[in-house]
Amino acid sequence: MSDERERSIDQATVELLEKARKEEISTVFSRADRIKPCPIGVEDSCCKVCAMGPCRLPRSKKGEQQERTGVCGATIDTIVARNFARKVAAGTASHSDHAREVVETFLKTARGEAQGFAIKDEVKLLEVALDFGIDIEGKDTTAIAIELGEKALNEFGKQHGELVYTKKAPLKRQEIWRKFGVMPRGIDREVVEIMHRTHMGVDQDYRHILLQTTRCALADGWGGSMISTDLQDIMFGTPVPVLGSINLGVLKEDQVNVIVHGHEPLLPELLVVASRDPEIKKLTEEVGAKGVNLAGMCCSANEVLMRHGIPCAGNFLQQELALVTGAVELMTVDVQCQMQGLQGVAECFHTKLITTSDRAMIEGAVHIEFHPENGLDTAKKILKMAIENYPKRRHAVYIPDHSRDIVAGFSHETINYLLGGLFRASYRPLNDNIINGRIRGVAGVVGCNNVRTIHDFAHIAMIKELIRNDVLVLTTGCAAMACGKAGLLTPEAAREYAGSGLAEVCEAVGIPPVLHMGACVDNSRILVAATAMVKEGGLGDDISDLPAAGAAPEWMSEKALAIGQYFVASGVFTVFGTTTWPTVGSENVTRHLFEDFEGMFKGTWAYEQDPVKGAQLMIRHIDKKRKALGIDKARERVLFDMAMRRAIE
Ligand code: BF8
Repeated sequence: MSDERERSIDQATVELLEKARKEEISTVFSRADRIKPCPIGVEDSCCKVCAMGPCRLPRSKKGEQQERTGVCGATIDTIVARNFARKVAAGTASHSDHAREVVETFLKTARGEAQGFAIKDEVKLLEVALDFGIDIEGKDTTAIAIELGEKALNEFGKQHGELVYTKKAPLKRQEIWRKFGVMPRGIDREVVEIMHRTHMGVDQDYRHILLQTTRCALADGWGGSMISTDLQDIMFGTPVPVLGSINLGVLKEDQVNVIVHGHEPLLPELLVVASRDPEIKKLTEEVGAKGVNLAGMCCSANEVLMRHGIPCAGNFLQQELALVTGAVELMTVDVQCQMQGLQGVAECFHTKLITTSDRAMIEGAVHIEFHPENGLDTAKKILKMAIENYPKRRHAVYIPDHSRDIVAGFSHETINYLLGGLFRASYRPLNDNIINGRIRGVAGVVGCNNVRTIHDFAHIAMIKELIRNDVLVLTTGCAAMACGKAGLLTPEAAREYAGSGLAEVCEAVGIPPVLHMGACVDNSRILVAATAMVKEGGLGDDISDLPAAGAAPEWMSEKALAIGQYFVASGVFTVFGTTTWPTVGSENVTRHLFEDFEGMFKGTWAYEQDPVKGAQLMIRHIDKKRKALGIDKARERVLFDMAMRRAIE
């Protein structure tokens, strides 16, 4: 293995990678050294949809002319578009199947059939019920919640019409979606239709395939993901700023360490409740531990951090390394981004790996299925297993001494309140500060880690460049955790890293220059925030008019592609990084996504491996939008007098 310091900018990761190497423990890093990416697969120039192939159609070297069609005659454009569409469908399916589980639990909660859950945010319940067109007059919380749950569930199987949440988008955006026929009808239908259209011999025009890809992605952002976020908020509370801590140093040598990993916050919420149970506390004392230390990993971490301040052990590439500490008694996993390699690492130690979803098992792991009907009992059972496992530690424990304080919990509602105050919650101050140039623009930097690039490096390089140039950053997922570890999620970071205009605003309001908005499904919060900025006025009449951009500099998952596609289709300039862009196998498909979409959807993809250059592309786009809005001169002014302020208003 190459020098660990070249694999990550995070010292805790480097130290545990060294430990893993010395102890010959296989991790994603060592496996990546062994397996090189397939050069044809990396550009998706391979068709596997029928048994006459696989047809491998790599790009010609040095411009040689060669026929690039599969045995059925499918062109390389069709093949690449199909592959891209299927990835977006898988990403949409993942967020949306998570959402389905949340809705079903929500309905059981409303009907009094779920153990340990409650409707915590009644204000949000009413707001969301109104979004769904529910007449709330004279109805009690239970009746409203049941009606909302049924209507939300209907969004998955709906065959016609338009998804309810698309009505929240700016009117101009809705018109664009209707004009190009990409308004999503039902969440499941859009995923199924991609699988049908990309079957052998169905849709064979790349532009047509990419339209359905767009409709499917919109069913994620303005459907599944948004439903997840909203119903989770109603059940578990809408996040408010909370102090937390991050990195592998949050594990405790003298406590029972339990890590919740995955994405659905259902069982993790109950583990939080169960960990405070007196019986659990007593059992913990009996084994000589000083308590149960619950910590999160990946998006489950973001969920429990945002709502309870539960410490966050790390992001995607740190999942196996958490077990390499030898300090983890038990790790629960549900769905998505949990590596099968975890079980091999767990077997090197005393760690128990528990799969909890009826949709995901891992060979060798213990399967304890979570069901809302007896969720709290299951949570207690799992914690008892962890406690019993504490005396079985059989290796010297090594916990890197690295963790940092962070502030997370910036929901759309919180931003509204923090900026506008309790009696005048509004985005007005944000818009004003963009108009007067203190804040140059807003960027959503989100997404994964990818072992093919230096862990966390691209996130931090890109985000530092953005905030240095007065761009306020909204972040989610593993990007948010990278920011936390690098010290960007505290109000003090504004003075240290932000440009003077952004720093001034952050210090006045008391917010970090990078706002942690949650898990990957919470990218829907960024859509809602962008829409609120449009509706506040002064920055155009569509998301595409905003001085804003998006990025996923270390993406790796299909969900990231679905997110990128719905951001682009919502009018956002979106930059991806890391390895080869997955449609480079076809010039036509790439041009369509990178250029033609700009004319159609007023948002477009861009690809840039260098994160600082990626940030500069975003800043250039933000400046272009400022110019179009006629606010490009404002940045030169330092102080605004009342007359100038009135002129803007
Ligand atoms: O949904 S950012 S590696 S953990 S896919 Fe996965 Fe990517 Fe992390 Fe969360 Ni999102």
